[in-house]
Parts: sequence; structure tokens; C-alpha cells
Amino acid sequence: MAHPERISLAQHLAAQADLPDGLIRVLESVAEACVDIAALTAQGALAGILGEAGHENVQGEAQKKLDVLANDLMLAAGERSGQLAAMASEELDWPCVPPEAQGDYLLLFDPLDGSSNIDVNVSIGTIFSVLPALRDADWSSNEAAARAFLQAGVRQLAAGYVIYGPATLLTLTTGKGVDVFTLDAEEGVFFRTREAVQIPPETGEFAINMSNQRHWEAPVRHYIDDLLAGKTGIRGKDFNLRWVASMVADVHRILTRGGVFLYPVDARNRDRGGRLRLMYEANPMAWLVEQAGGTASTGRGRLLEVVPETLHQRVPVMLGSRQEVETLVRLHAETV
Ligand code: AFP
Repeated sequence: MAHPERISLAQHLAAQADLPDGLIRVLESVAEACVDIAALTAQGALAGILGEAGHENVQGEAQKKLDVLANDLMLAAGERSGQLAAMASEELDWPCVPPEAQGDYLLLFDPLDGSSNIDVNVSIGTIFSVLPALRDADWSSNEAAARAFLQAGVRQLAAGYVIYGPATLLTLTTGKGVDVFTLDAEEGVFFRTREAVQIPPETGEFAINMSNQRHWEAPVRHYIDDLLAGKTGIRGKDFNLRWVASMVADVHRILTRGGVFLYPVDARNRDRGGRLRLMYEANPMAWLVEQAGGTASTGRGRLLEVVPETLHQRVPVMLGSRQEVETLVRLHAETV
């Protein structure tokens, strides 16, 4: 049976009290870009989007063709919105400052999260975050423009992701809970299909790349050992491991049926601060999780309070069901 209500994203945003028109326009433009990315993703090899682009991004990762296409679509849509002072992307060395841009907002995005899953037809996504553009920001150089983005996650005005899976879904917060929209691909419109998402406080599932186990710090090792001990351990309960290697998919599962997601700092990534990007991945996901009643931490502090020092900063990430993240925080506090 079809979903009973047909509230479009545009109608949903228009009904939000206090949401400025400019911010609505930014969010609509992100959704427009994601409709195009969804169409390309669904075409796969038929659209010639599989495989390597032939160069590396600022993170030193080999770019896929779809990374580049998705990035271009996001930049074009952001510029079209006419509301942005600048954009920053995981794929770009420096912020993109649209010509004559005077907008009130900064848009940050990972245009294609889970790139390693593109060619194997597993769920991928786009993650985005909107920050206020500071009135006195200086756009005269790359370095100055990058500084304008260095705001903690608590300052986000909107955050979300689109997951290109069996269905294309947009999950969004503007600070008043979390709602999920499903793309009607024929109409090219997202319709609201879940409201006021809540993460169950308890869970029986965890997500971590277990192949990194030997590199983890003691608190994470301890925590995962307890989960793996299952019924025979102190928890007296079995846990399931799930790891998609697309953060959008792992977080979406947690927003749907609970769980905990970890990408801790480890011996290989400690110099860089972790694996995941603070501003394009961790912050938007952390805010969604908090807005859905969960918790998001670095293990040693609230993720949303980390003040970035560089645009492409990385960070340890632990988020999801409250009880599990609280256990992780306690274990970190005990191992100073
Ligand atoms: P890519 O977009 O470079 O594939 O990275 C995806 C990601 O940032 C995040 O979405 C996953 O949770 C994590 O990296 C996967 O990491 P592993 O490669 O260690 O599985």
C-alpha cells in the first residue's frame, strides 16, 4: 500500500516555523543535486559512471568517476541557490567561493560517501552540513576562506545525508528532530516518509571495521571484546556485527533500528587524528544522531563541540544508541 501522506520536502520546509527562506533554498538545491546523483547512480555502467577518474583528491584518495560527477553537481546546485558565501567539499583542496557570492550560508559536503562501494553496487550517499557565514569573513585567499569554515558542529544550521540504496532517502535535521524523505524518482521529488526519528537507547548491533582491531587503543579493544563475548560475557547478551563501509548506510541503519558505529583513532591514523572527516562526515552525522535521541562522541568529548583547526581535519567517531556510547566514554575516562 502506498504511503498515506504526500508531504514533499518543499512543503515540509515551508511549514517549519523560523526556517529562513535562504536556508530553505540551500536545502532545496542540495536535494536537486542529489536527485541528479541518484539518477546517475541508478544508471550505473549505462551512464559510464563506474571506475576510477584517474586522479587523487586532497585526502590522497583515488577519485572515482562518480566522486567527481557528484562533486560537480553539488557545486553547481549550491551556486544556483544564490544563498551561499562559499562551499567546501571533501574532494576539493580549498573552499569554492562563487563569483559575487554574498550569501549567508556555508555549505559543506562529502559528495559521494562510500566510494569503494560504487563499483560493487552497494549503498552509497551524499553527506551535507550548513553553517552560518560569518559577517566579517575574509574571502581574499584560500587560507582565509578555509578559516571561515572552522566552526564547531554545534553551530550547524542544517545537516543531513542522502542514501542511494534500494530506495533513495534524504534524512534531514534543522535542529527540530530528524525526518526522512523518500525520492519518487518519476516525479524527481522527495516525500516525507518518517517523522521525529528516535534511536532506540539499547541495541544488539555494532558497526566497526574489525580488520583494524590490532591497531585500536585499549578502551575500544576492551569495549569490542565485551560485545564479542556475547552471552558468555559481562553483558549476557549476543551482539551482531554490521559494517557496510559507507557511513551513510551504517548510520541509516542505526537511525532505523539502533546500534553503535565506531571509527576510532588507531595506531595508523593517530597522526592524522582519525579516519573520518570532522566537517563533512562526523559533524552532520553527530547532529542527526543527537537530534534522534542518540549520542555522538570522540570517546573523550562531545563530537559537536570539537573546534576544527583545519578544513579537512579528521576525528575519532563513536555514535549511536546512548547506552553504548556512554559505555565507550566511560571506558575512555577510565584509561587516561
Ligand atoms: P570512502 O568514501 O573513501 O569509501 O570512505 C568511506 C568512509 O569515509 C565511511 O563512509 C566509511 O564508514 C569508512 O570510510 C569505511 O572505512 P574502511 O575502508 O576502513 O572500511
